Amino acid sequence: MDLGKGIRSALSRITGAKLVDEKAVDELCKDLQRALITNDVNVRLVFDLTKRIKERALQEKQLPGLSLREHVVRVVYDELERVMGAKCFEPRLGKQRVMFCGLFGQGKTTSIGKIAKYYQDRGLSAGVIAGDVHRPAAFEQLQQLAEKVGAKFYGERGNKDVNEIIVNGLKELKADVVLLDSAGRSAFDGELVKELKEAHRAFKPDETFLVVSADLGQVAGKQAQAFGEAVPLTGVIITRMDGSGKGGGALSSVAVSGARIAFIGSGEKMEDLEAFDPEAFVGSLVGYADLKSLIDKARDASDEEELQKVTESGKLDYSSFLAQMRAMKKMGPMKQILQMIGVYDVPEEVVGQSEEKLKQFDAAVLSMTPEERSDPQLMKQLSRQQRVAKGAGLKLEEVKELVKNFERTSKMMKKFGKDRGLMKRLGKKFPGLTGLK
Ligand SMILES: Nc1nc2c(ncn2[C@@H]2O[C@H](COP(=O)(O)OP(=O)(O)O)[C@@H](O)[C@H]2O)c(=O)[nH]1
Ligand SMILES: [Mg+2]
Repeated sequence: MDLGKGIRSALSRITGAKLVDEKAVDELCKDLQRALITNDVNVRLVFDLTKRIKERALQEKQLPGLSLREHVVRVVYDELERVMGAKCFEPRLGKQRVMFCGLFGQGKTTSIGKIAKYYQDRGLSAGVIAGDVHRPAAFEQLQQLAEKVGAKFYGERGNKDVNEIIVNGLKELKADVVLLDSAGRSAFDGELVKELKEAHRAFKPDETFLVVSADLGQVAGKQAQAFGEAVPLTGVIITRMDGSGKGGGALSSVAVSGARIAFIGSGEKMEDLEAFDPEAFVGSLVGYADLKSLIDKARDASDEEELQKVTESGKLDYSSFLAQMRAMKKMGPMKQILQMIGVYDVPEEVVGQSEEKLKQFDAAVLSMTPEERSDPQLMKQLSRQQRVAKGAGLKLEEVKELVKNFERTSKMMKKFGKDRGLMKRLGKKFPGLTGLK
């Protein structure tokens, strides 16, 4: 079974569950283990992963804005991202030399064609050097691919001296991005190491990519280590992510080896390549197309949590005031709601914060020292107001107004805090707001 399918099917265990109890999480973890181990992910890694998922899913507080399912999905997502490589690769769009290495048949030459296209599509010119002098067909293959994607090509048929080819190629090729194909082997050996080192010295690459096929599973990580000791690798390209049943093993083992995953190949066509983005990748695995909105929701929810703390304690400082304003903005026309439950004396500034005001307030709070944020009394001092105004790029009047709003709201919150009846009514309307049922 394909890894994503396995993970999504495991997650379906908790779809619709009213309660994410230990049993449901256990089942989810068992299914996850099966899916990951089948995909050749290291068994110890899998057990560590599911142990953490179990702990976090059950013990971590569910954020009020998230459903139970979303809470668990988020935990699973976080932990998968950790093992699949949390580092994002952002290809530098500038002049550079890129060297490719790897064993036979891993997809080296194909990836060079893809990456030449990748940079050309982004406005840079690309040129390739045929440095695989051992395989007679390698010259033609690279030449054809270069032609296909419109990249320049340099090669010397019959010449076995790679260093000479590299030196000549660098002179000949006028291109922003120069890509070097190197000779592979059927197995990693000393001779290959020697050749790679020489080619690396002659070419002086900015990036050195190892190309491995997803079919290798966990062995990919071992190769990353071995090649990394021969030449300083800057990234690993994992090919054949389409149709391989071991992609999870390849990705996680490379990530664990400490190497960075740079690109992923997922087909034979020249456009079947993408820069590795763990967030998008793991997002597609867990089946949350819009994972970002889920994460944002969690962030919003923590704003609401802040607000909840404030309403419960009746204590307010500048950090929680900011969270409060943000949360209230999201809940819509607060004034109407409060009036419905019999609260009429809400200051206009609290309920009708404009985007502009919020931005000002944000800037002002950022310019405060931690002491000022947690001890609002300090902000009554004119000298501090002046300093904050300067730091935040605001007028002194604007900062004064913000401080005044804060003081009024603070008084109001104290009243709210004492009025348990009101808190109950509010709690019924917004269970996430007051924490009362
Ligand atoms: N399905 C699939 N096939 C690939 C991918 N990358 C390379 N290939 C195929 O793998 C085979 C070997 O690729 P090649 O570039 O010649 O490998 P090299 O020996 O490392 O240079 C070729 O048939 C390619 O078409 C990929 O991402 N997906
Ligand atoms: Mg090749």
